[in-house]
Order: sequence, then structure tokens, then C-alpha cells
Amino acid sequence: MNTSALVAHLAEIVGPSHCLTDPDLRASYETDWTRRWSGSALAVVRPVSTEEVAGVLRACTDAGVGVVPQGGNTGLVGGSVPRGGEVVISLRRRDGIEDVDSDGGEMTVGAGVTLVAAQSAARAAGWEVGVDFGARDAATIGGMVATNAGGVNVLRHGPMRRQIGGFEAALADGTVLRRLPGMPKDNTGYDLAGLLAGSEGTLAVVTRVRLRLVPRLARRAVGVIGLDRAADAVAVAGRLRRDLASLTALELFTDQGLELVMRHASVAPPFAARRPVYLLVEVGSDEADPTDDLALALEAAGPGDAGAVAADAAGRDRLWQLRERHTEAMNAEGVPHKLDVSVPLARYAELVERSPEVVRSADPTARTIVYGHIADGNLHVNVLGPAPDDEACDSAVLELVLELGGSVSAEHGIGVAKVDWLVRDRGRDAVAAMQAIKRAWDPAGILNPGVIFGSRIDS
Ligand code: 2HG
Ligand code: ZN
Repeated sequence: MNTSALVAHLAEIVGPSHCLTDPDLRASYETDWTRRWSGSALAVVRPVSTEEVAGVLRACTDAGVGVVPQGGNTGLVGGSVPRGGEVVISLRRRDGIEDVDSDGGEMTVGAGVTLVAAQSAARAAGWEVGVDFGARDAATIGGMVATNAGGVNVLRHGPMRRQIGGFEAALADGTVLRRLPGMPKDNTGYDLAGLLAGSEGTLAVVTRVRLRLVPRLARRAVGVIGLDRAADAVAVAGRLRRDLASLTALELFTDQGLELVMRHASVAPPFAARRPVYLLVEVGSDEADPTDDLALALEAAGPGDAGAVAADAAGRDRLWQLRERHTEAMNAEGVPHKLDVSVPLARYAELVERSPEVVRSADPTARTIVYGHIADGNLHVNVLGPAPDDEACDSAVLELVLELGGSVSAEHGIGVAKVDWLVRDRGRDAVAAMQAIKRAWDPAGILNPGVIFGSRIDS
């Protein structure tokens, strides 16, 4: 089948108004958030049902044309935008919420349901979604499963993989796998949902997810504390994890990042004194108000002049914005190189301190801003300055991460950004085992070609 016959067939499957070929209509699906990654699609299709997704996949397999599954397009490693000539399957119209079990704490959501919509449905049922992060308005549950998204509550509830109670997904040949709802105890063979989490659209297209919800904590407080050195932040973070049972989030940012957030996001910290490094600490409880415990713990931890504690919703939100608006502030400065990495906590301070140094040696004009989820050993190293295709600073940072015994991708995935680093990080045998799975699930290699493994899948 030639490509125009394929496009005509796709328009029949999803309806002509949901098969986009006009470049202006395709544009927002073809470039990622950072503007570093983009490519043109043969077409963008917007199926509304699992049957339509399966039909699109069958048609693309028959035509030998690659597909790029896409949710909210908030990915940061080039895994959700086309490389050139693929069909983008946008799951955003698969956005129904069904079968909310307020006794069991589970609900089924379409892959295209945004995190914020899932959160409000969970809260209406008296529960909460276990994963949360700044891109909640756009990121979708299907994309979060595909990337095994992390965010700010991993220290309490784990990443997205841990929230999956069941799933529905379409394979490359259009076969639909369905296990909805899943059971908390289910030892019937391989954990396919667990395998799909973090597969970045290379094994199947997730169409529905049974979410396992977590208890809603009625009382919350947020504090920020300024410190002099990354090593102090690591030491304080360790103490807070040990002493504050109510801890729900523990984030790190620096004064350089804060400066950019103040400039581009028009938010100001509710404290005047400034320090090189900050910790944002959130606590939550269903019983006693945790605010005093937090205030006492922060008082014991640092100088106290650069910091604040807030228990009311507006005050908490103001403090959270200092951390959450970093991504948008980076984008306002230029096209950032994003290196989402993790190291053992014992090496975290070294990573914070040495990342700017290794970047400077690779490119003396580049700027490095770091922030991240300190409790998970996860740091987001953002490099501003180098051209989008200049990899020198990326390599310098990833070399450092491997030297420190870390992982080249903590929560954003491999995408196309880090394919050259997969074997270095995981080793040949592990990558060969992954490729064997890829070949078995997607023998024609149409699912998100180029992502995770690059252009070559060894046979
Ligand atoms: C965050 O933690 C996100 O804010 C985005 O994972 C990270 O902007 C980034 O580099
Ligand atoms: Zn993050």
C-alpha cells in the first residue's frame, strides 16, 4: 500500500476530521516541549476508541509504516514526536473515566485522560493519584505509564509502574490485551503491565489503565529552607526522611534556578535572604496537623533566615511554584539540553557540584541549572547555550553520572536523546534481552522506531 492509500484508509478508520495531514494542524504534535526534538509526520490520527487504535495499528503494520504514540506531548527526550514520515497516534480523545471504585480505591481511565483530570476524579471519590508533577495539566495517564513517570511523590508512592492495577493495550498487529480491573494479588504469569511501564511506546499502545489510588491526606504543609552547600542539602534531606514520618515530597533547587523562575514566571519567594541551595519539603497527614513538626524540623536544620513554611493552600502553592516553574523558566531562556539522571544519594552532592564544572570544560559558554527530586537521587541537569544537535555537554554530564555509579535516565526515559548511552548504562546482555522482547512484540518494528534502541535492533 502506498502512503496516500494508507492515509485514506486511516481517515476511514478515525474519520476525516481526525486524520490531520495539513502541516499547520500537525505542527503542535511534531515538536516537543523543549523545541529540541521535532520531525514531520505522514499524518496525525486522533482515534477515540480502542477499536480505532487497533485499526490504525493494523493498517500501519500492513503498510510497513512506523507509528509514534503520543499523549500530552510533555516528554523531554524526543520519544513522543516523529523522526520523519511516521503516523502519530494521539491518544488525547481516549479520555473517559469509568468504573470508579470508591471502596476499593481504584478507577479506570482512558490513556488520554490528563493527570489533572484523573486527580480531580480521584479526589471526588475521596482518594488521590499516587504520582504528581508540574506538567499535570497536559500529561496523560497513558503517556505516564509508557514513560513510567516519576515526579514529586515517588518517595512515598513509587513511580507510575506502582500505580497500575490493570491495563488495556493494542499490539502492533491490532491484537488488544485487556486485564481490567487488575487484582492487587495476581501471579498468573508475566507482569505485562509492569513491562509496558517504561517501554516508551515501543511494545504496544496503552489505551486504558486501571489506576490504584492512594489515601488522600487532608492536612498538608510545605516549607522551603535555604542552605549553603549541596552536601548540607543531602545531610538535611537524610534527617528529614528519617525524622518526618509525614514527609510526602523533598525537592532541591538552586539560587540560579530561582533567579530564572523569578525572572520568567513572575513569582517571588516569601523570604528575603538568599542561599546557594534550597530544599522544598512537603508533609501530609490525615490526622494531626503536621505543620508544627515541619517547622521544628526546618528550624533545627538550617539558618532560618532563607526559608518559609505555609499551611494554607495559597501559601503552599506559592512555595511549590518556586520549584515547579523551573521547566518553563528554562524554556524561556532558550532550548535546553535536559539530562534527567540519578545517582546513589552518597554521590548526589558531588553530582550537583561537578555537573556545572564538566559542562564548563566541554563548553565554557554553556550555563548549567540543576534541580530535582533529592530523595530519589534524581537530578535534572539543564544546560543552556549549546545548539540542539551539539552533544558535547550532554556527554560530559552522562560520563560523570556513570563515573558516580548512576543511571542516565531516572524518570524521563531514553527516547531518542540517550540511545547511545543505553548499552553503557545497562550492559550488552540486558539490552539484548530487551531487544528480544521488542522483536517478539513488534516483529515489523513499527512501534516508535528509533526510540530506546536507535535505528538498529540486533537479531
Ligand atoms: C520536573 O521534575 C520535571 O520538574 C521536568 O521532571 C524536569 O525540566 C526538567 O528538566
Ligand atoms: Zn522531575
